[in-house]
Parts: sequence; structure tokens; C-alpha cells
Amino acid sequence: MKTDLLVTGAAGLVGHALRQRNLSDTEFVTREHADLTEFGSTSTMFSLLKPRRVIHLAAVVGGLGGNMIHSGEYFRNNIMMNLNVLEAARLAGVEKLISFMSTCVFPDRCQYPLNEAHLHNGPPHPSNFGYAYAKRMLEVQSAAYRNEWNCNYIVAIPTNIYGPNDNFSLTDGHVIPSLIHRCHLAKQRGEDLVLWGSGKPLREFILSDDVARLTLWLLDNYNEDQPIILSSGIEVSIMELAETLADVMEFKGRLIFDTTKPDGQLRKPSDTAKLKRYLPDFEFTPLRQGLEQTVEWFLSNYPKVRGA
Ligand code: GFB
Repeated sequence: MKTDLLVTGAAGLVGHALRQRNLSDTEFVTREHADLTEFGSTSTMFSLLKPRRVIHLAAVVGGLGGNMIHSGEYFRNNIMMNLNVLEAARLAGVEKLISFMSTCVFPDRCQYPLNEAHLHNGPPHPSNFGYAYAKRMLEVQSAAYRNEWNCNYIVAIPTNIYGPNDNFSLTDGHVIPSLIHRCHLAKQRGEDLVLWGSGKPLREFILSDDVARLTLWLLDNYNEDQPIILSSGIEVSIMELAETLADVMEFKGRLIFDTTKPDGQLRKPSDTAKLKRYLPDFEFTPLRQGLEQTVEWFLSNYPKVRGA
């Protein structure tokens, strides 16, 4: 082996958080290093770097808006990247690989709270079916490779991730980065802050740094063939989120809910029992504290942020 750890998708949210953790003998790769939708490019990278372990973060992701528009692109690119990375890792003799789904890939109609064993018990929410089915195949491919070739591939299922270096696009971003960006513009222009939907949907959020800490722990300690949900299990309404964010950004204008825009899934509460069994004392960053960190990063880097 030449490299201890390879991190794909290193230009993204969790990649940024991992870079802050002073990891030794680690290669952070982005689309500049290899086109993971091409097997030749992917396997060449693995041959050169010969990693012992892999954190596979690379994915084509987006919020509700992006998913509703780009279902074909999200399906195609994610399926191709995942197939190529897991296969190239197998051929390169990688000892351990962790990849990621998200709680939006669970069935839209299923018993709550969402449990890892329910993953395939029905279709995902129509708003992100392309992404969701592509991501579910990560769990299938990991299990199939473990079954036939004894690959130690594990899968984590974070809830909605947010944090510094997110995609702050007003159209394709997730709710927190989009609202930070839109709130900043509303403050500058003296306008109201317009949000999508009713404000009633509930979401759980996890700060990217918490995902990074959990990922490094899982890489060293988790070897089950079943995926594991990463969430505090604390739900907040989009209305409460917006009110907290407005307070953090000292926005004094009105919050307007544009109900012509979709709500997406009403809620997706996570069953956190498995994570608690492994890490009963893990401390998640409280939402307000995470929002303060993310807003500070945004204001320090704007407009040189993704999606500006
Ligand atoms: O973050 P978001 O796009 O992802 O939307 P999902 C969360 C909630 O925020 C929805 C509301 O109920 C939106 O209606 N919302 C309010 C907004 N204002 C905005 C806004 O300006 N932008 C956005 N984006 N939402 C995603 C999946 O679903 O979950 C992804 O589409 C991914 O594939 C992610 O897996 C974890 O939670 O609805």
C-alpha cells in the first residue's frame, strides 16, 4: 500500500470537515484528480495511490429543487461513480471502504422512526427518486461484494448534513445553505426572506464536522454488513429553523412562506438506537451552534462559495 486513506469527493461539505482534522498519510481527491464516472480514470487513480482504506464521499447531490429537476443526472452519475469506486477499490485490494447514503433514500411511506432494516420496504419520496435509488444500490453493492469477495464495505446514512463549504445555491442547494445565502441577500437589499413550502415539514440536521468525527470512528470500529444511521434524532420544523437562522444572522425582516414551492417529505425521523449502542456518549453539535459556525464561514468567504 502507498496511501493509508483515500477520500473521494474531497471538495465537498464532509471532505472540507475531514481536511480540518489533520489526518496523516491521506489523499484528498476531487474531480480534478479523476473522473469517477469513467472506470478507466477511477482504476488508474487507485493503481497510483494504492490506498489501504477509502472514505467515498463523491456524489452528485442537491436539495429538493435540484433533485426534482435533475433526477436522470443524479441517478446516472451516482450509479456510475459508486459502481466504479467500489469495483476499483476491490481490484486494488482496499481493506476497508465507507460510503454514504442519506435518510431521504428511505421509503416515503414506512413506519417511523426510520430504521436501517426498512431501507428497501417501498419507493422513496418522488421528489428525489433518481438520487435515492442510485444511493440504495450502494448498500446492495456493498452487501454483494462482502458476500462474494469478503470486501469490508460499510455504509453510513447521515441525516441532512450542513456546514462550511456547502453548496449555497439558491436553487439546487439544501435548505440551510440556501437560506443562509438568501437571508444574506435579503439583508443587503432590505427585503423579506422568502422560504419554500409551508414551513411545517420536520427535519433532522447534522453538522459536517460531526459526520467527519463519526466517519473516522466507523472506519476504525464498525464492520457490520448493515448500514448505520447518523443523526441526533432531534427534529426541527423548517419554520423553527428559519426563525433560528434569522436570529443568528440578525435578520429583522419578515419570513414569507411561498407555498407554490414544494415541501418535499413531511418528515423523516431517524431511529438512532444503533448509533447509541455503539457511541452512547457521542455529543452532536447543537443546531444553533452549527448554524453560527456555518454563517461565520459563509460571511468570511462570500462570494467565493459554491453556488454563489
Ligand atoms: O434541504 P432540502 O432541499 O432537502 O429541503 P430535503 C428541506 C425542507 O426545507 C423542504 C424546505 O421541506 C423544503 O421545502 N425549504 C424551505 C427549502 N426553503 C427552502 C429553500 O430555500 N431551499 C431548499 N432546498 N429547501 C433532500 C434530498 O431532501 O434531503 C436530497 O432532496 C438529500 O437528496 C437531502 O438526500 C439529505 O430534506 O427535502
